Amino acid sequence: MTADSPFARFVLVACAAFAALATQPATTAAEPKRFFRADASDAAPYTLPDPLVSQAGRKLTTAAEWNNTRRPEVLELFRAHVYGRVPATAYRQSFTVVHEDPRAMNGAATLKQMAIKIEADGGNGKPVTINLSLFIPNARSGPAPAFQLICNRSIENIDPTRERKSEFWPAEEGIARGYAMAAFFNGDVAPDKKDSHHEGIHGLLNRGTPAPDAWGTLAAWAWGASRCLDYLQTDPAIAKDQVAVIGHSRGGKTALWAGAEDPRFALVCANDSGCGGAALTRRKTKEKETLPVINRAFPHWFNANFKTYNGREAELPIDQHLLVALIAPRAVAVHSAEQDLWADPRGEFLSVVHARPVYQLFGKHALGAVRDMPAIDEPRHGDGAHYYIRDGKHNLTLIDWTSYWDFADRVFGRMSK
Ligand code: GTR
Repeated sequence: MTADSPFARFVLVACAAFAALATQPATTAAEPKRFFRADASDAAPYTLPDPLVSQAGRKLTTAAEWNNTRRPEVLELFRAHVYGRVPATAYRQSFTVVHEDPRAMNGAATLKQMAIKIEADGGNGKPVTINLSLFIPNARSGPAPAFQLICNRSIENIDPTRERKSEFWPAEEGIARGYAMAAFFNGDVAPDKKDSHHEGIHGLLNRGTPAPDAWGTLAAWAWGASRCLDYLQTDPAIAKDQVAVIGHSRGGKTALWAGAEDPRFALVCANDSGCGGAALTRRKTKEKETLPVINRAFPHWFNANFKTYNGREAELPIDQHLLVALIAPRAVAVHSAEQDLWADPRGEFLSVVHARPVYQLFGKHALGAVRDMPAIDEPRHGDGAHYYIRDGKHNLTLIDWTSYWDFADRVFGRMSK
């Protein structure tokens, strides 16, 4: 066969036609939306504490009443019954630049590796050093907004050398979006293990036998997140009032509690945070982690009082929608994963929904009045609150981060940038 034979011409024409077809825009109908499957558990009745009724039964109607009376009461209830109280022991902290590289990430960012050293006043106990890695975008016109990750996975995930990269902390992508990217390893603050109240920050600041309301490990990590924020507040390259705290799973529970305890966090991102995080405790499903199960597996995460509610969840004076409400009127973002039934996606969504009355006191609509979850992979950017259920498994992925950055762009007024 020669190139100009009739057969060869037919083959060429056929190939060209096929190529033309292949480059046509697809004309097939759009994929139908997928929704998280309804589950029967919603039929099981549970009654949530009313965010707008105080313990004494008084109805509140204004933001000032929330701020001055009900919010302090709810915060206290979470300290007393769930996460525990930070000891009053005085401490000193210092910030040291361990390493600085103004041309990190091929010149896109400045890297600062900070050592945040905590010592008890009087010099008692072993000091604790929290290592904070911080990349700041070099292309910026003023102080940069920041995302601070509570890393509950191995430190390879937050490698400041960037030899190892992980979607768990996509620092390059964050920098490209204009966000400073900070991260610390939770184990620097306190080890993730049972009976560890003599170690880490517990060992340094606890005095005597821990009381039933003494801080658990989640509260210690949240406290550590605030110490990192102390540093960020001093760095002129960071926009003080635009720092988001983000965590996944046990780190997501921690991020919520950090945002509740520390109003300097402007945005809280709780990824697949589940039981003891965004998921409603009173809501029960066959698949989800329950209070007795988490208390048995991770007794060190919460205070001792929390264990007394095993099997009597309805008697808790709070539920997790009130944890979300403690963040109001600041912004909150909750993510779930479709296959992560252990974390109870619907329970995570409903916490945000039921925090709405508090957002409304501040003139914010949160997710709106809708109780239907958005479709899978369709983020709902509300007014002060955001929810997203991603296709796939329990994880913090670049897709999650992208959705958090999209919401943060709205919250921080960066939409036109
Ligand atoms: C699970 C635990 C969850 C969640 C998760 C994680 O084993 O039951 O509450 O926190 O660990 O942190 O990855």
